[in-house]
Amino acid sequence: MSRAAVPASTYRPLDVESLRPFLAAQAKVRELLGGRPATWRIREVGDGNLNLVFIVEGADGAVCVKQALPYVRAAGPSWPMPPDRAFYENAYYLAVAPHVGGLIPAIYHYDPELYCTVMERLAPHIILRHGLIAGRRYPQLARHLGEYVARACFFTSDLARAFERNMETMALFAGNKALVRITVDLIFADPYCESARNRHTSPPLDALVAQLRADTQLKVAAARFGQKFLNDTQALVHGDLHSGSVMVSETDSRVIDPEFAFYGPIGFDLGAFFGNLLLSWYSQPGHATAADDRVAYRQWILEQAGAFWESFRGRFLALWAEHAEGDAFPRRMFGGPEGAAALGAAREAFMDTLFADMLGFAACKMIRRILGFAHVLDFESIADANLRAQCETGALAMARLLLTRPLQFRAVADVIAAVPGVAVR
Ligand code: SR1
Ligand code: MG
Repeated sequence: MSRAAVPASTYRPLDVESLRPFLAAQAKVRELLGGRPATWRIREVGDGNLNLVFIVEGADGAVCVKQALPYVRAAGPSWPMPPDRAFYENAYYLAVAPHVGGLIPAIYHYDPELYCTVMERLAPHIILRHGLIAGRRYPQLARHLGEYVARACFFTSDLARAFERNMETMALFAGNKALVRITVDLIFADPYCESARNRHTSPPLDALVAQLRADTQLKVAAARFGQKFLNDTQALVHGDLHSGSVMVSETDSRVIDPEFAFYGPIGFDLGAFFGNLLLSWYSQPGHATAADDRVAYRQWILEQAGAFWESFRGRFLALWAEHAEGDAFPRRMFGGPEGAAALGAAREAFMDTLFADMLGFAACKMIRRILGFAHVLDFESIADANLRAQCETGALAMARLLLTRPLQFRAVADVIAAVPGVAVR
């Protein structure tokens, strides 16, 4: 897939009325929706930071339409952002679809002029973050997500494929510079400095935020992960795999919103998901009620963090054993029992580096959601600022520990054991 140059003048943001003829002109979508276009029910439901999202319901079916705006939606036109992120989102879906089976939505149509994707409307799914705030359990979630990251990353890595093929994919996604810029600034720099884009729960967190911004040990550790983010081109990563990028039902999980996709460290996707589970854990006192103290639910969340890592680890190692067709660790170098033993040990050592990366990136993700531009509903929906600050203080303390004392966390059980002791209540 190569990148088509599109004259900017053909682009226009869609609205409820212009979407109707646009969809009616696509035979497949028209048939899927059924009935007369005039009867389709269309509503804009986007609540993310960047894009327009519409749900369209017809007599026979429904679709979801996502269009990239030429600016950051959460900030308005004063923060321009090229809409070609929709191109990279579509390219990511195409690249991983052969490997991840039903763990992404079906894509029906991509329009390169409108930077707009028509996809499966997932129902009765909801955004995972909303489910976690509501205290819902998803028995398959950890297994699905571990499997997802393992498959998407393994099959786009040099362990699975010839480097020539990966370099082509890498070259394509190297164009996604505007979105990598967002991550570089909003995750790895702004939270540690004064920036007009930052905000935090003020005044309760003022002193702590000042302390963290003066903490050179913390800043060096975070900067190392920022460097790793740019340098470790291990696989095609989703690039924004937080709990708002996953839709869930009781039995199904789907990964959405891969517009930040690029070649980067596998631990970045692992850490995004793991870190957002920890954020959810820390936010739970803010969602407790007299009827639902969330104590057992918190334990369930920690168990899911462990199960996610174990699922990823087991699946990645199994894929490596079965599909080692790439140029990294060529199979032919490791014949015989001695070779097999050495390869086995090297694989274990690689998993240990991914584990350490997951924790470091998780910590960076946690800090940015409390000190930076883009916050998370887990905390934002806690109306009492003092209670919110207490929850956020615990999360910040844990993130700091993960970044500055990494050797305390050799196994996921170490994290699970530490979290309850690093909380304000
Ligand atoms: C300006 S975009 C802010 C954040 O929203 C996305 O979900 C990414 O996490 C990004 O950093
Ligand atoms: Mg998103």
